[in-house]
Amino acid sequence: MSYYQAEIERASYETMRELQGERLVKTVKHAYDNIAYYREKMKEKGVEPGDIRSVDDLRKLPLLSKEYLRDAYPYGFLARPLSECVRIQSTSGTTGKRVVAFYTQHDIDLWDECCARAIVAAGGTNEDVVHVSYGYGLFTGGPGLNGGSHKVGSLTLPMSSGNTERQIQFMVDLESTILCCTPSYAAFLAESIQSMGVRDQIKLKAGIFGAEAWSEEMRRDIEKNLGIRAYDIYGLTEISGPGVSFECAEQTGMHVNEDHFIPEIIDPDTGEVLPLGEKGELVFSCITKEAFPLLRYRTRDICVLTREKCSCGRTLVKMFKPMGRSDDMLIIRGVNVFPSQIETVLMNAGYPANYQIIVDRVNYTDTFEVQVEMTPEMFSDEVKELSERENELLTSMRAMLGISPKVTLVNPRSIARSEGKAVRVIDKRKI
Ligand code: DLL
Repeated sequence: MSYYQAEIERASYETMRELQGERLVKTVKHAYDNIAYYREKMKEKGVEPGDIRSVDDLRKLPLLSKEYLRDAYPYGFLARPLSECVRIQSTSGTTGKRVVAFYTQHDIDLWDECCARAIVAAGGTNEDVVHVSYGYGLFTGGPGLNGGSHKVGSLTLPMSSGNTERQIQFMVDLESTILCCTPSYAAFLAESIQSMGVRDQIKLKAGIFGAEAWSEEMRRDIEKNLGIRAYDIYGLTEISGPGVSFECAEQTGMHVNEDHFIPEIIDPDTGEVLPLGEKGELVFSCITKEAFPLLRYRTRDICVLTREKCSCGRTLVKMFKPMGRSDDMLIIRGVNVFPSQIETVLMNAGYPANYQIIVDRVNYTDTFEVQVEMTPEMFSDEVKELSERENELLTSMRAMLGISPKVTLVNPRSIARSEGKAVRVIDKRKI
């Protein structure tokens, strides 16, 4: 069994708690001194940095939700001078609602180490060729796995996403052994490899797939079609990116890098901390970050934590695959989409808010359609006119969301009205 940082990945519970406590105390002071939100909210709760002495005191701190981060855009949660920051990354998919995360070189190094742990847990060494097909740019997937692969010393192919034929050509020519991308892209690559007739020239042995929900069935299919072992990886931009947690050979949940991020599970309605093993919203506190040290950040991911002994020898607490979200955010082809953004586009273009978002998954790829009701005045039998209108909406939606839905204009009053809350989203994906 190999580990990237064996001592920490296999530390006893007591050693880990102590380390977390020390780091938490320091980070709370750092956040209090540099981020107005924590100063104000802690004062409101009557808590001072000195009251936080160990992990047991964590729950005295205020919870932080994404709305505050958005309101504080761009610098409100920055805890180090810009002159010390070397990078930003940003959440996917939104224009009006982006969150920008800042990193010092120290923050990047720690993040890369987290990704290196994931690569080693998937069997990676400096003999491997790591093929990174996550997007590069503001999205954290590409940069994160790229950095991890460098730390491991593997040959890193910074492919980014898209251009599938070229991906497969490189995979064959450079004998890629570890593939990093979203599970839906892995499934698509598998299909394309099949249709290009090069399956027997592929040398892949493992895949590290995350950024969106995927099922055990999908894992088995990808494993069979690519002849690999497929590992899950989880993370979010606000906390660093991929590598907040990662799967090991046991493939029964993801080990949280809890020497950097302390996880808690709360009741999403009351904010109350729930005992280990109960299902609720996942919350993270960063305890080693300099530039963007978020404490008690609500991920909105619904999840369960477990400390059951793992056969891989790691003692890091495990989280099961996220089981959904406690807000209305959809993740479509890896991009975060809020129904409110679609509504904004429609309102700006003079449409009534009668629309429906239909999401499905066909051959492991998300399909995304927005049906929009016309007003009786707009209603027209001219096919050309309709398709022009659809194209206009498509352009605005693409600009707003960062991905393109299929836009269909439908007849006035044809979308079923609901007696209670409007049903805006029909998500047919079985994940
Ligand atoms: O998706 C970071 C990432 C990149 C993770 C590459 C893994 C691999 P965001 O774009 O900020 O960051 O989206 C974060 O994606 O709150 C979850 O809802 C979802 N998510 C991420 N990983 C998984 C996963 C990146 N393995 C949001 N399973 C998170 C299910 C996931 N959902």
